[in-house]
Amino acid sequence: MSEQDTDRPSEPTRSGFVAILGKPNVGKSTLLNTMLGIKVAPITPKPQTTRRGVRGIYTEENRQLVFVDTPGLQRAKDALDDFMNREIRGALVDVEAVLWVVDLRRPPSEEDREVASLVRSLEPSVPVFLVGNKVDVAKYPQEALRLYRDLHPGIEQIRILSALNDPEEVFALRSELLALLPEGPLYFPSDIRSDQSRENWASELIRESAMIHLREELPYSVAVKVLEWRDPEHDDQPIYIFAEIWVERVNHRRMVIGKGGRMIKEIGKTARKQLEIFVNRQIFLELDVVVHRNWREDSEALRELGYAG
Ligand SMILES: Nc1nc2c(ncn2[C@@H]2O[C@H](COP(=O)(O)OP(=O)(O)OP(=O)(O)O)[C@@H](O)[C@H]2O)c(=O)[nH]1
Ligand SMILES: [Mg+2]
Repeated sequence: MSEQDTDRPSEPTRSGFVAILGKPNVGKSTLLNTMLGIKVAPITPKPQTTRRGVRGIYTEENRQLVFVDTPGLQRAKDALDDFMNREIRGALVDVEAVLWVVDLRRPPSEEDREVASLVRSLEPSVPVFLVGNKVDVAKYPQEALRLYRDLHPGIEQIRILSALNDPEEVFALRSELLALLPEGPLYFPSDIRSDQSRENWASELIRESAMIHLREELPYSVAVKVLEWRDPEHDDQPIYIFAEIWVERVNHRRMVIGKGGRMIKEIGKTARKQLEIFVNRQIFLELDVVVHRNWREDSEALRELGYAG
């Protein structure tokens, strides 16, 4: 390195947190995954998929955006719901921007009004982007958007996009967010995309698979805990993952296992395929279904699952 190079002041790093808010099922996690180009958060067609505030990190040269995906805001019915709502409020501390995601297929519901009231309570200095999502399947997107805008008349930044099918629009929004960042440290190494441990990440994808396959109230009765992740000694061997699927009642266990073990096999197959895509290795996934009575109400169980704090 020449003397001249060392004398030149280097560009300051810039960074900041961006919270992704909205009612359940509007596409918050899909937006996060598209922003990052990798699946860090679980996605299902069912509401209340996200339970934890997952952080997704996007680094471009000397700038770092830390997205915080949040659970959908809803009325709390048990201790897990309380935790989820606390995660949302926690995500709003010290943010540089908020993405308020809505589903343009439908007019605002009571839950959207509650999210809007939370957004209106933020410091006026925090930029809020109203993100009208699912435009690819919305019949009257402009009309719906107007109704959402009316919930927060002061809002200036409004975008319409499809988090699922239009990455270019999502990347354009990402560029705008990068441009907003103040000077600050890079919180994470530049090759890190998520603050989750690999065990947590795997447990979320296994739960995603269970939610997709199970019906009625069962998806909400399920939690997943990865007890072991063992890397192989040789490249041609699979990674071994052992996880427990927790259910609330004995009859739930029966349904998760299914006739002749068919259901658990399906859950395992879908989860394994998803995991293999992202680790680019073969995986041997072993699942056990255990009953933890009313775990959604049990603070000890919630702590064990990482739904606490
Ligand atoms: N057609 C279409 N579907 C979308 C779009 N974005 C998300 N979805 C679908 O909407 C459903 C919910 O997506 P998620 O990303 O899990 O929604 P979420 O807001 O994170 O949901 P919770 O975590 O439950 O609050 C999934 O079936 C997605 O595939 C979109 O732009 N277009
Ligand atoms: Mg989600």
